[in-house]
Amino acid sequence: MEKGFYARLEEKGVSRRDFMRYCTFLTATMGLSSSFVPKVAEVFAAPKQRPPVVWLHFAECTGCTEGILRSMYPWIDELVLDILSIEYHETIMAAAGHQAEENLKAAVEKYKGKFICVVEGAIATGFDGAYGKIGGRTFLEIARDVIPKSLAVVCLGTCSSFGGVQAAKPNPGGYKGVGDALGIKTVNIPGCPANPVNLVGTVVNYLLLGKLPALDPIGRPLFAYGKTIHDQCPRRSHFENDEFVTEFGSAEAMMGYCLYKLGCKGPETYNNCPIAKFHGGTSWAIQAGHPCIGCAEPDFWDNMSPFYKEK
Ligand code: FSX
Ligand code: SF4
Ligand code: F3S
Repeated sequence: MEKGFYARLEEKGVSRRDFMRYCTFLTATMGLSSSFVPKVAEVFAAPKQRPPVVWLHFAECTGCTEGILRSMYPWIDELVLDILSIEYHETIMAAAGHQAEENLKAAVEKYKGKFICVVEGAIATGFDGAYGKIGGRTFLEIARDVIPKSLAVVCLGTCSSFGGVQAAKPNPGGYKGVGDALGIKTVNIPGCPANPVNLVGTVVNYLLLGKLPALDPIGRPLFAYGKTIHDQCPRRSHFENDEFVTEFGSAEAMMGYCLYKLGCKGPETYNNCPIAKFHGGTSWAIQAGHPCIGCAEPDFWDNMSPFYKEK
């Protein structure tokens, strides 16, 4: 393994042990046995290939990108940037205006058929896409131009996966997820925001095993979205024992009882939050005492609301 890699991590105050701990966590999240940990570490420490990536933003809040860049591991962004060759990303690139447009065009031409297209945000399809434009082109035009030239499309977040908040009723702009808007199959990593570890896991799976991970019928990697929140929830025994919280701040809330009666949608929601958690494994919604609102499911704004009422 390259010495420079660990030296660079150390400069950031990250020990080899911290790094290996992250690789162990990532390997387990990906559903691989612990014998893969050294191989996963090697993907970062001695990258054999750095696939070019064009990262598009349509209608969304950029929370998914922020989730990666502001991750609790301050060095994860660097790991991701080390294993991917990011050719275009509106949030982190220095270019602006016409220069940015030129960069996108140049990257797509140069890496035609070879780049991974990561997409955040939904696409307006009504009125010829008039509800969403960048640099005079509609999201729809940009997507139709760029996406067919990519090797694979990875939708990061519920917005690009399934439409998200833009597609909530009455949806006058006709917003849709990328797959529906273009009539194509995409890898979907939903969540509002998506958990960064699920994107990293998908990319590492590709670099390590040479293929994208196995997907469920709506394009979600099974390693992350194969089980419901409810089936992995540490409060599950309270659910089985009829021990429920009925008021925030109550004695039952303090005892960590089940949040079902406060509207928890964990039983209908597929995601790995109880295992992967957020902010470097610190906590997640239910651990913090908040019911799951089903943020990784298609049309959750319509189908899962009212969020604080038992269905
Ligand atoms: Fe959507 Fe992501 Fe929610 Fe925001 O890219 S899933 S609004 S956290 O930023 O797309
Ligand atoms: Fe299920 Fe939600 Fe209760 Fe957890 S808190 S056991 S996910 S209903
Ligand atoms: Fe979203 Fe529910 Fe996880 S709201 S973040 S899927 S606990």
